[in-house]
Formats: sequence, C-alpha cells, structure tokens
Amino acid sequence: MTSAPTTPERRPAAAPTALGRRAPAALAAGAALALLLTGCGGDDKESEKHRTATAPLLSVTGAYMPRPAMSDMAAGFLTVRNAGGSADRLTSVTTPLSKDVTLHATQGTRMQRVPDLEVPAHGELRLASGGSHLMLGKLDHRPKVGEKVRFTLHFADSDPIQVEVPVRPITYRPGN
Ligand SMILES: [Cu+2]
Repeated sequence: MTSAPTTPERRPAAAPTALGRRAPAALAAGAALALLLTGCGGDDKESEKHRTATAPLLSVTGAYMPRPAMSDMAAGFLTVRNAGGSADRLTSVTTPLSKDVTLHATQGTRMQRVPDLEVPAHGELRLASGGSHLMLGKLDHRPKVGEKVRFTLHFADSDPIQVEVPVRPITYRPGN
C-alpha cells in the first residue's frame, strides 16, 4: 500500500523495460557533455574571460593638465586604453574645476569641437598636445602645479571612470 503512489509516478519518466540499462548510459552521456563544456569554456571563469574579450575594457593612463596661464581656459591630456574586443566612445568629461568641458579634435592647425571620440577595440584613444584634447572653460580657479583635479570620463557603453589628474608645469612633456 505505501509504495503504490510512488511506483506509477516513476514509471513514465523512464522506459518501462530498459530502466536498468538506460539510466547509466544517460548519466555517462551527461558526464561526457559536462567535460566537453568545461573543455571549451562552459565554466564560469571561461565565460567571464569570453565576455571581457568582446566587451570594451577601458583603463586610463598618463593623465595630466598643463598649468593654465589664466583661469579662463585649460587643456587636459590622457590616454584611454581598450583591452576589449569592441570599440567604445568617450562622450563627455565632468570635473569640479569646470562646468564647460568639451572634446576637441585637431585637424592640421585648427582645433574643432567634436561630440565624441572613439576608443578603438584593442587600441587606445590618445589625447595629446597637438592632437585631440579636452578643453576646459570658465575654470573654478587657476590650479597650481601638483594639484590634482578630479575628472570623470563618460562613455557610450562603459561605466564612467574617475581619474585624479595632476597639474604639471606648462613646459611639461610626457616622457615616452
Ligand atoms: Cu581645444
């Protein structure tokens, strides 16, 4: 009487006649599949690696700001590296030093405001003297050499990145 309710329930789940033989075969197949998945990246670490290889993976290096001659305008330089497999775009920069930060590209000797700047996949966006740069207007104050100015970089896809940007003498050139 006690086994009666359980027996009918088990039966439909497995083949009625070959239960003993099929179950181990299914288990073996399951184990083999698990091994295959592990071998070709099915486990968590491998999928994480795969994910970061295709998404933008950004970091910022070499940031500095030449000490501005006056408090009305300053420039900012830095490099955004992208170790990921897809491009991103720097869309804006915010800082307590200025409410008016724009992205500039240089064409020949003329600089021009642009809406965003590309950070190529497996590459870098280089903002450097004579090239693309950040332009800060209406400064909150004229920063001194050695002062650090917080920049927050905003991207089309990636999370914002905060950088403490050191103020350098106006003659400073990054060594490379
Ligand atoms: Cu400019």
